[in-house]
Amino acid sequence: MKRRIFVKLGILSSISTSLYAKEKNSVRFYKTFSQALLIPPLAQYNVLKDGTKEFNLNLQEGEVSFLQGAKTKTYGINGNFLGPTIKVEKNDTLKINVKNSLKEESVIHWHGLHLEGHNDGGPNRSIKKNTSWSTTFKIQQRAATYWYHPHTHEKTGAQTYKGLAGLFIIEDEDSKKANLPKEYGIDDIPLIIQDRRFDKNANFVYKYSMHDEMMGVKGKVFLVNGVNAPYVDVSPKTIRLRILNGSNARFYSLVFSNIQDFYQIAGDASFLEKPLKIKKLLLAPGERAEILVDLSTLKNTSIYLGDSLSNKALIKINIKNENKQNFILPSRLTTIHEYSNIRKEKALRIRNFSLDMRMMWMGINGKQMDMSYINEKIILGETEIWRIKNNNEMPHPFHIHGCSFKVLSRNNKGIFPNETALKDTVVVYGEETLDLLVQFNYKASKEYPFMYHCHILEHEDAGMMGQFTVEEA
Ligand SMILES: [Cu+2]
Repeated sequence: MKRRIFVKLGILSSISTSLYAKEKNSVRFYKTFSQALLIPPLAQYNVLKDGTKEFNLNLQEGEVSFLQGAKTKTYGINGNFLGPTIKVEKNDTLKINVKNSLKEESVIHWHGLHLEGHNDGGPNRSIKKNTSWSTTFKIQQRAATYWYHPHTHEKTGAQTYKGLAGLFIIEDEDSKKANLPKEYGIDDIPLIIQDRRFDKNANFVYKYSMHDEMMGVKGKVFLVNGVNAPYVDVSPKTIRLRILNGSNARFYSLVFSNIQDFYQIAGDASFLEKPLKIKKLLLAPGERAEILVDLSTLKNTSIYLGDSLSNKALIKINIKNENKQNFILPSRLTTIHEYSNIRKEKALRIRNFSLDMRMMWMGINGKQMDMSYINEKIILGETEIWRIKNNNEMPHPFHIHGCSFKVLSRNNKGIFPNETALKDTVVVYGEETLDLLVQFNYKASKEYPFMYHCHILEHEDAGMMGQFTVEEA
């Protein structure tokens, strides 16, 4: 069994390469696993007089040779595709200047961040072409791997597909004192997993059918940090992978080709209290996880990280021929005190959301996203139960802005063991009802409200989204 899956992952990824090579065209895939993984650079910043860290992000057009023999037209942030990793610490104050050098409006949303609505980028905060937007806010949340991406009205899917996205890493006391691999790009490696479709001339092929609209746009070519089938060289030791599912619509079930165990240490918005041993990691669009993988006994060999849903290898990990390094797995990573003092018997307001999907129509609570309509009004500081009901078969990853929530129950029963971390995006499976415990501690006005939506970007763009304000009572 073990061997069979291993072989499958290896063979399938090579087949896709040779199929393309047969086309009567000079465009072809690079030899599988022949290109090195790119590590998004850490974003540079200026320190202002008051200590504020000032970042400059430029949304720009670019070109990338994802395939051999042609260039793909892309979008990127301070580069051709994707953006730099913003790495900051809790209590830092940031000023981020976002310049839009594209030929269309755009905006950047800080996914998972705790900040007031006017500091976040949503569809109401459009940055017109050739203009800039500056936002200043303080980091007031836990260490985890967050990200940023466009949230442009009805164009989030298309703009993310072209390449607008980047990681946003926050460190705090827990993460700094924990015995974890911390060398960015060396043993603390970010992996942004995405899928794309290309035409014969290597152009991205975005939404073009009713199927794309309903099911979301999925491609058969996988990119990791913008590289198709890359390799990465690491030492024989325990490494940390910070994984973002940055795809528009595709879910991944990540496994290693040798079916080895690994440990999940963090979810979307916090560490797990203790490392959790797993063999498979399911990640829906928008979700993140940090994992530890022990490669100490594998020197001078290679393994693959693959997706068991598509049976494809995504990245080859070459373990160097060096002396192995031992690692002591931390027994405890943090204590999640948030929501722990909520007494179950206390009557909490229950807010109901139904995810609705019909032929060529989708919305929430029977209504499509309408920028001029505030769907929900929340009182600042109140804890509520958000009850999310999925009325159809297709799973939807539900995301809420401006907060981190706790998953309480699935169909009134338990939750998955890796959902005990704080989260901001959660999969609601078909015919399932989820209860989330959520507290809103950041204001959002009707001019700049927060959003809740499906993170299948084609669903979001088609209207499976709503707006809410957070105001004092
Ligand atoms: Cu959806």
